[in-house]
Amino acid sequence: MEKRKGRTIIVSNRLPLQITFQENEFDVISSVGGLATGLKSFHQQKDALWIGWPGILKKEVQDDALQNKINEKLRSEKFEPVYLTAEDLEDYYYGFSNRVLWPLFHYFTEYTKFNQKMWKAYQRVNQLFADHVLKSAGQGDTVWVHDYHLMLLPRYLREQRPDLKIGFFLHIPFPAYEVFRILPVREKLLKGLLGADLAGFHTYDYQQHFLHCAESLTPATILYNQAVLNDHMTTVGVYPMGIDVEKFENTARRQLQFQDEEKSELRKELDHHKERYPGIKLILSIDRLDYTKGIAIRIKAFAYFLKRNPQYHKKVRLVMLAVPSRTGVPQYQKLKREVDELVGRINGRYAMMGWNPIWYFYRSMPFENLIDLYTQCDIALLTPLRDGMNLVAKEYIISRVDQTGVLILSEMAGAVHEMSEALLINPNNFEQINDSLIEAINMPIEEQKQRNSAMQKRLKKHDIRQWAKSFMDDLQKEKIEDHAQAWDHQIEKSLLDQYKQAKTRLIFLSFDGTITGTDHQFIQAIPGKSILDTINILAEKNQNDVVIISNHEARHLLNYWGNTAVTTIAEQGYSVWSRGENISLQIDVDAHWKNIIRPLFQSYKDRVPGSLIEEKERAMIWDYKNVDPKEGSKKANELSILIRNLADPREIAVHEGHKSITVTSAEINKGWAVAEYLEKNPADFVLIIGDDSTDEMMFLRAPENAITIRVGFPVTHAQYFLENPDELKSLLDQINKSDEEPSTSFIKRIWKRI
Ligand code: ADQ
Repeated sequence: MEKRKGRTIIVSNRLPLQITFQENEFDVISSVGGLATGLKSFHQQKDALWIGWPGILKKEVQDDALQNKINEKLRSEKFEPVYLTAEDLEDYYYGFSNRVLWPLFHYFTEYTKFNQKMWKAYQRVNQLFADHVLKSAGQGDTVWVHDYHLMLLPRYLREQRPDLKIGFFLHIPFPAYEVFRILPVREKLLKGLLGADLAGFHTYDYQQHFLHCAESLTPATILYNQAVLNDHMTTVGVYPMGIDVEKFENTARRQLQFQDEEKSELRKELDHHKERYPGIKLILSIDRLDYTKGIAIRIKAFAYFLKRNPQYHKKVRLVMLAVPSRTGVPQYQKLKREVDELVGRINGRYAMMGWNPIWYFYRSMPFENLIDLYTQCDIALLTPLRDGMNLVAKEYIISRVDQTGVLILSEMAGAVHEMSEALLINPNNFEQINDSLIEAINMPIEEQKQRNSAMQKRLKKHDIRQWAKSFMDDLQKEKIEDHAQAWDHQIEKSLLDQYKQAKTRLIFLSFDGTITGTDHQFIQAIPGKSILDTINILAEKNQNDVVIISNHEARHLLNYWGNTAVTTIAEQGYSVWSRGENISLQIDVDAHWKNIIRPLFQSYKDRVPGSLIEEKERAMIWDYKNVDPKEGSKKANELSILIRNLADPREIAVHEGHKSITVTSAEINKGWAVAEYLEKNPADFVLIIGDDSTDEMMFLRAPENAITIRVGFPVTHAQYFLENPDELKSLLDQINKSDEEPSTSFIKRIWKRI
């Protein structure tokens, strides 16, 4: 029977639409935000559904007839409304979501005000959302939950419906352990997210913070980017969100060609200002009026710049757009007063005839005006104190279709990882902002173009659609449902019997983690003397062929086994050494992908001093051994995301090794190496032991008679699992010992003869 392709259900706090009332009539206007664009292709699919709050309160739709009409209209557009009460809104939305999670996750611990009433509301509303999803979800459907308002939802869904594929994406930062652990309900939130099959974050740091918290604050077992809690595995991935490149680029191009009569009032005003002050530099800032965006600090830094540089008076102007946001939360009201007061004070102090330094808009603007600002302002100054991503930075760069313009960007924004050509600043460092403003004002056009074209190229590859697709593709991947059987005495006895009866025995052992113990930081693994002895004894027996298999280079493996009876398969099968001889496993593969990877590697080699490229017949390696470890692993993570997004996943495989990233043809992996080796060296007894996700391919391609074991991680395609490398060592010792004893079948044969 053909497997039913499930429907997609998107869940977010807010539906991407506005409902307005006029007398007894209502109107539904869709809001075309980035998220709605990214998810459009999934939402358009037959049967898809988007569940969320439509922005109106339950009491506004008390009238059944009106509610039915609204529901009908929304459902016809594949939206399912979740109506909230005024109390829900106060305690769940303004309360727990925006007075606890939002400030804490942005490191504003002093603004974090927890109380039980809000927490109860948060649980209640998450349950309400779960009820709506459960009502609509069919067997095997895919549910993608968005953001910090709904962190409990993945678990609520999993408890009721383990058959669903559940994804979760967090749009804000995930804070460091020291901050997250302040929360009284921290464990419940983590367990909530661990109900998902795939949890996504904007950056590597957030992913690592989450894994660290899950490991420290829940009983989950963590291995690399996977977490297992109560037999359920969550993959934790990095998906930097992009923008609707096409829309920003096309609108910018079109509007730049407008004749006077087509121009907006705002554009005319900007043009007029430029004519009046030839050479003036307009400095743009756009944000929701939120304390995390560093608006007040930006104004102060700009005042510092004006004070220090009177020569730039009348030559610059800060155009500041702040969009009203969460006006029901006291901190936002306070911030509004502070910003109003600061703008007034600075304008009061520095204004001259026809010029005031800050032009401040407190409102939302139509999209066309936003584009006018992006295309007309020479510099963008974005100074968030913390920001999950910051899409404004990306929108500014893409809207600069002639590639001029300078972006000054806070290093606290998630976007910096993809925008390192911007002038990066610490928002608390006024001196640095001052210097960057001067640098931006005087930057030669050629340099502006160089920087922006590099960023534009990257942003175009990773637009919002591609972001949504790569998350969904990963969520759709076949998940490992198998839970291996824990090792016990009975299994060991049976293994020893099979081993002893076999005339030829082949034992594959993966290297890092299996023999040496797991190291989350990928620090080069060094096997201890006693395990080396055990392996060598095993390999010296005539009937045995012991094969060490690894992502490492042959050089590293030959250090330990160069002069022994052990065979080594390095770099996933590229380099095979047996008793001092190099034998190769043959495969003809198309290496067309190298043309895509080579320039990418080259640009990272140029940008990350100390890094190297190694090109082999069927692999390309970017090596960062000689790079500062923190910087190196950050860049490696960035690069591996780029590779996965750029190249066709059916063509290539990316292996993150010890201070290196290896790209190979997709056919090449440890599973292929094992299969090839076995074909040339068949054996009666085959034992395959590994520990990490790259070893799963060995288990999948293992022959039927093989015994497969994964060390340290129970959710696996292997048949059995051992707790740790110590247990493996004792198993290998038992095998060695059993060789010294006659086998039970041998004894039986002797008895028969007697
Ligand atoms: P935000 O905090 O809202 O998003 P940001 O990523 O900058 O921050 O997105 C703002 C969006 O609003 C942009 O797309 C921008 O075009 C739009 N916008 C800004 N001013 C506007 C105006 N005056 N009128 C109309 N539209 C306006 C949260 C997180 C971010 C993360 C995003 C996406 O806080 O860190 O980047 O989600 O995940």
